[in-house]
Amino acid sequence: MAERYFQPEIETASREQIKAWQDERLVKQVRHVWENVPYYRKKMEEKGLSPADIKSTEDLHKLPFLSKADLRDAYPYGLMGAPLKDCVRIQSTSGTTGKRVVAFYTKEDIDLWEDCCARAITAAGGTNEDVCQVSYGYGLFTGGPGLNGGSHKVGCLTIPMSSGNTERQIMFIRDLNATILCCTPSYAAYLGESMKEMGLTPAQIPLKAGIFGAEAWSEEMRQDIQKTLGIRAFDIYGLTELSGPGVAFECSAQTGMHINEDHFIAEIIDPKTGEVLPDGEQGELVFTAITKRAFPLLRYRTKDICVLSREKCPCGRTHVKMSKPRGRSDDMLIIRGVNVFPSQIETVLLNMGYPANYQIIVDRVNHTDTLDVQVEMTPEMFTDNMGDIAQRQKGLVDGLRSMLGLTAKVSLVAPKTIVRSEGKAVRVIDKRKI
Ligand code: DLL
Repeated sequence: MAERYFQPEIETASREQIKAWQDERLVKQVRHVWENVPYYRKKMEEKGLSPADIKSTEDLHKLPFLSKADLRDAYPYGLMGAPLKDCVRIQSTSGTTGKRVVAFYTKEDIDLWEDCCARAITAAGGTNEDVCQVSYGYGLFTGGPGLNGGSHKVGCLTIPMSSGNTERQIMFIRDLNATILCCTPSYAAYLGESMKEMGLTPAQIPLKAGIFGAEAWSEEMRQDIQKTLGIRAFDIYGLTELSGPGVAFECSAQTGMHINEDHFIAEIIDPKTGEVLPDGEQGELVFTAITKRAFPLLRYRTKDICVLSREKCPCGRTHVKMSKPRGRSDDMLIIRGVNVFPSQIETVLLNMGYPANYQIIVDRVNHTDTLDVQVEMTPEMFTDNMGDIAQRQKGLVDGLRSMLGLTAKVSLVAPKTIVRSEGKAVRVIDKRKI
């Protein structure tokens, strides 16, 4: 029997056991932060709190939130929770504006992070008999290093490809018989498209599973990737501030991602009021890291909008599941007063047979918002018959109107016109000066 990295004593523990771990670890973590992170201690003092006020997870809501603004204020060392001599690594966000987030790790922090990634690979069916091609970026971005570490733990033969050089990616997949592919979903779609163009059928592609995350992707995009590559495509979620990929991952049920609750406590809040919402309600995801030492964030607001579910999962895991993020509270576009998530637009396009290559351009002309959706045609759709194109555009305008309640301008563009991303795709260009 191939070695596996399933940890049933943790991943299928009873809810009482999980709560007991969380209670104990939270109390310890709050004391650790109080003693080692003056920035957060001051925030607690401002709320009149001391560690004695936090006795269990029931008291979690009393703690102040941390946000990206705090991370910027405290940049670079202000939220470090361990002495420099105990820290062995930093990773950093891919953000293009302002200061980047710098997260610190002790050796133990890296070990726990890699455990989480190993659980994700195992849940996708990975064992030490697999060849795992890690095509997330390596370096400051957490995708490559995180899944690389997880893949080692599972015992897979690991190909540390990093992103880019599509030809070489495909060559290694084929020559080394890679069975698991880890990259962003948009890059997976692009690799699939390139292999199809080379005349490869799914049966000729050795891959059997993909672990795709770092950006939002719809259920329709999953179906598309699964079909082109002949694999099962699993979602994985995480953020640099909390270690990186592996905060949550999908199992064989493919109906949401189990949060590693022995390391992270999840809450859903109303993004406007900060009030904690019950399971099943949509809101902003907030995490408290209860085992990390070097960058121990408490009640960190992710801005990701999703829903938590504690319904029994057929895979046997008991850890709470988060839905695919439905967007970010800061990605949500408000166009002519209507809330629009890019994922809704993606759903319409894929449902109507278009590829997930699109760009959303928002502008303001004469005080009115405009929504322009540029959509790439597949080579089969491509034609110079203007009547056909006009009809296709009308179909899309109608589809978008019924999903969003808004009229968009749709431009169909030739195949391969929209720039492909090897990492996270840039879907939205907001030109409004507001
Ligand atoms: O994207 C970590 C990661 C790497 C996750 C590889 C999964 C795979 P950051 O660059 O700090 O970290 O970006 C974090 O990306 O708050 C979400 O908005 C978004 N995100 C991450 N995973 C998903 C996902 C990495 N599966 C931000 N679905 C998060 C939707 C995701 N959005």
